[in-house]
Amino acid sequence: MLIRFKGDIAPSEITDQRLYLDRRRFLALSAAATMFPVGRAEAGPLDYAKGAITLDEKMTTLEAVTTYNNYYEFGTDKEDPAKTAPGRLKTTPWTVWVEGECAKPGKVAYDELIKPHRLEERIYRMRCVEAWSMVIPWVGVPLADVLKRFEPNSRAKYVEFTTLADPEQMPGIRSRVLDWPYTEGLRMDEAMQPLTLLAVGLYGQQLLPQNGAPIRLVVPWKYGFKSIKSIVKIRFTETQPATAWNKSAPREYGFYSNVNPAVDHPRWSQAKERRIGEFLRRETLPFNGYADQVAGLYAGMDLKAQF
Ligand SMILES: Nc1nc2c(c(=O)[nH]1)N[C@H]1C(S)=C(S)[C@@H](COP(=O)(O)O)O[C@H]1N2
Ligand SMILES: [Mo]
Repeated sequence: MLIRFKGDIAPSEITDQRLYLDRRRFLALSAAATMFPVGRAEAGPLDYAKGAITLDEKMTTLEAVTTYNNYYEFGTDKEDPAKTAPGRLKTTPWTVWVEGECAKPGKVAYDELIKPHRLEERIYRMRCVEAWSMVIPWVGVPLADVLKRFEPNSRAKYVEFTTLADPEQMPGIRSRVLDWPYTEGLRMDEAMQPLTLLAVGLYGQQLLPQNGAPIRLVVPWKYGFKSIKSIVKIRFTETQPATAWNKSAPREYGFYSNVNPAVDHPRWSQAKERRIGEFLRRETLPFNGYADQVAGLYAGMDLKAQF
């Protein structure tokens, strides 16, 4: 005899299919909202176009992307930024100072910097130096398009980026783990490489504070720490800029920091990585899988010496 329990009836049989899917989406969103209530209130939807750069890999969940973070200005544990940054990091108004070797330096408001551009979604692999990785649908503008407007001159060989360093907003900078402000740098050709993105959002929403709101860099073929968050200064330089991680541990973190399975970190292997949400580790790809596009930038360089 077949006894049909209430639970055997799929909701889709009794509810219209579309309503059912909307309800599931709504439940998933409200589950995420209870996990970071303040942060969600700060994020707003973005107007963007689907980009041509996608990936045939499963995306990391919104929950993991917004709760498993590195942002030392808000603490050194992965859970710290999601707990500490929302409600503390004030992202409006936001001003970026553009300086150095260019014809049009100046102080630029967020809207002035971003609004002239068409926002685009790009799904990128991200690989942290600690051997974990994610796949994230970023929303942003190619960095090259933004930089060109300031007309870098022929002496501009590098670009230096600086994060806000305000002890009032960022409790983590009371600790001396890094020499604040956090800075990073790219060679000019790396900055102009079309994959390099100035991100303002992810999953179609404005960046949450823990992900580096309101503007951060995304350089998908380099270890995660090159992707500097909450940028307040961009400087064109003739000489290679110092970087926060290189200053704190020069033997462990070089200027280039390209994802390279053949060059181990002095304390661990870089051959494999754990994709967040997966159990088995996977092989790390040279240049994080972007070799076709970027390997040429390093032709003739000894990448073991210039790691
Ligand atoms: N200002 C600043 N930017 C930063 C960091 C940081 O501590 N401070 N951490 C970096 C590291 S180590 C990684 S892996 C990525 C993580 O970005 P996500 O938290 O958005 O995934 O941000 C990078 N940008
Ligand atoms: Mo990282």
